[in-house]
Amino acid sequence: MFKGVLFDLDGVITDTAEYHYLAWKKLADDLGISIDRQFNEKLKGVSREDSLRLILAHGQREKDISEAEFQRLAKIKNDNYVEMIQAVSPKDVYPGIVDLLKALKDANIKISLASASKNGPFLLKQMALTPYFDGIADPSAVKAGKPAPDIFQLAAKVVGLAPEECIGIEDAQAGITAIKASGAFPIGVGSAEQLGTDIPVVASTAELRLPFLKRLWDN
Ligand code: B16
Ligand code: MG
Repeated sequence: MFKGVLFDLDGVITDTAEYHYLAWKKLADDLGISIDRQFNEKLKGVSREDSLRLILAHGQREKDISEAEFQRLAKIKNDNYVEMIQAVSPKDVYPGIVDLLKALKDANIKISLASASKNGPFLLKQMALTPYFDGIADPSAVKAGKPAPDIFQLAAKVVGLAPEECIGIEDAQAGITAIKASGAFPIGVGSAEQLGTDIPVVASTAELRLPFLKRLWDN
C-alpha cells in the first residue's frame, strides 16, 4: 500500500490554473504577445520565471528584456494573480478533495503538497486545508522546477517517505513528467490526450476516492 499522497495544487485542489492563465494573458497582451489556452497548457505546473521565459520566447522578445525588466514583469504578473486569489475560499476546493483528505488522514496516509507555486501555503490557508497537510515542499528550496522530479522528491522527503511509497496527483504535462521521474506513482486529472494514455487519468477530482486509489496502486 502507498504511504503518502503528493498533491499538486493549481488544477488539482482548486481552479487557480485559470487565474494563472488570466494573469499571464494580461501581461502577454500588454507586451503585444499573443497567447491562447493551448499555449497555456505548456505553462501549467511551470514556475513563474520559467513561464515568463516561455512567453517571451514565444513572442521572440527574450533578447530585449533586461534582468531588472524580467523581474519587474514577473512581479506584475504575481501582483495581479495575488489580487485575484484573495477571494479564494473553502467553496473553491474541487469536488471530492476534502473527502479524500479526510479518508487519507483516517487511514494514516501522509499528505504532502508538491506545488510549484510560492503562493501554495496562502491558498491552502484560504481554503481551510492547511490542517490536513503533514508537509509542504517549498518550491524555492528546489534546484529545478517541474518537469524535473525535485519538488515531488522533496514533498515525499518532508513527510519522511521515499517517492516510491507515494502517489502523485497532477493536472499538468510537466507535473506528470516530474512524478514519473521522481519514482512516485502518477495519477492525472484532465484528459488522456493532454496527459498521456500510459497513466491513469480522471476527468474530475470527484473520482479520486481512497478505494479507487488503492485499486490503481494494487494493479
Ligand atoms: P507562483 P502547481 C504552478 O502550481 C502553476 O500551475 C503554474 O501555472 C505557476 O506558474 C506555478 O505554480 C508558480 O506559481 O507564481 O504562484 O509561484 O500546478 O505546481 O500547483
Ligand atoms: Mg497544477
